[in-house]
Amino acid sequence: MIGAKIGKTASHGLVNLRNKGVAMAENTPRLRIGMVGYAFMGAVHSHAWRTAHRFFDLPLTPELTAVAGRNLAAVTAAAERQGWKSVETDWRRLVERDDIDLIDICTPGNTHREIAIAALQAGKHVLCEKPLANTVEEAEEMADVARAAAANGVFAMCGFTYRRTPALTLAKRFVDEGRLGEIRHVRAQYLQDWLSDADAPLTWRMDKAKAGSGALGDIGAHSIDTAQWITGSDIAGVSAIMKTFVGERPVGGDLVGLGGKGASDAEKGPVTVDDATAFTARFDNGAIGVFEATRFALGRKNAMRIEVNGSMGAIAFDFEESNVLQYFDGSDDQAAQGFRRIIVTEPVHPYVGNWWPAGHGLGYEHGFTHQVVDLVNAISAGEQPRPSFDDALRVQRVLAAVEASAGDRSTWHAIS
Ligand code: SOE
Repeated sequence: MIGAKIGKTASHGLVNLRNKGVAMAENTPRLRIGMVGYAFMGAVHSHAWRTAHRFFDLPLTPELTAVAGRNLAAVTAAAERQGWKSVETDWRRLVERDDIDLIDICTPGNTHREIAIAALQAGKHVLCEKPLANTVEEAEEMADVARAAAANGVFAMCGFTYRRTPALTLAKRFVDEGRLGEIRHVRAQYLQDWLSDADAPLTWRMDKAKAGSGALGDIGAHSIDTAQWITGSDIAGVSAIMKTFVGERPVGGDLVGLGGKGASDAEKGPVTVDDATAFTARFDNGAIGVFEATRFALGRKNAMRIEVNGSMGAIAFDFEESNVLQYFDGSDDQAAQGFRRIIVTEPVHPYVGNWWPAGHGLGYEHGFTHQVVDLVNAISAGEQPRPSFDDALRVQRVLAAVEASAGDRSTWHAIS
């Protein structure tokens, strides 16, 4: 089967890479993974753990050792589909097992603190989905434990995967190279529409006790992390509004929790999170920001967008065109100035050289595969992987400030 695939791709020069990958997998030490949760995030993380060493030379080969979930039949089916060797019905067993080196947390936010701390204290590396936690207090505790663990060579990382979308990694490179000059504006939107149907069913993503917040934490957190990371500057203050458009929904959503159709005559339960959040921000470096996160932007499916304008240049990105980075160079001849549409699929672009020939494009799952690559390399080198829990704590503080601001109308000026 592998042979057939190698033959087919020979004209693109992937033969050597694949052969090397197979040889490396046999000779390198293993990094044995225990994953908690197996729905949307579990599926894409599994894909990344399975795939990374086949396209990148890794110093440790990930092994999909065990996956945990409470329902034995469901977790067994997921393990078979996603390629895991064994299952547990209690995540604590994963933490106890001495044949596991890293715990990958793909569960709702209300479980992150307990699992991550137990794993780090048991000497396991941790990859934790975002947002890091449901409250700043939980995130602080997690970051404290992660710092102590790092001193012993045990590392924790938070899954803000958009950092590993090649076009965004390239944008960060441009900012670091000084091409944008002094950063003045950040305009970040994360627009989805899977809740604009009032009959879309209630899931854990609409339950504050489980998810912490709604659009803000689930997708706005990505925008906040991306903005702070690209600009190299933290958000120092915010002014926010939050809105829940549909206050109750039919019960019975699935584990994935994204979309689907509910019955309008079904029993209903309350939505306890924001459907949409918007805020303005001031950055440490003097830039100002405008942010929007919504699941009600009808027509927008996964428009994770960011535009950054500096004194010398600008970048713009939209995940609905995820292989493209727009770049404006203020030093271009004025007559020929304009945003360039860079198709980020050249071998010189971040991560891309290990994939397909120029122009063939990467997708959502590749960010997760690159996350595994960077994490495995950092662990092997004994270096702190980024985003660290401290980086994620800085995002958590912004999430909390946005909620506090939205709840405080004292600076709101009503129009009479
Ligand atoms: C995971 O990184 C994630 O934020 C999901 O939790 C969102 O629901 C998805 O839409 C974007 O990716």
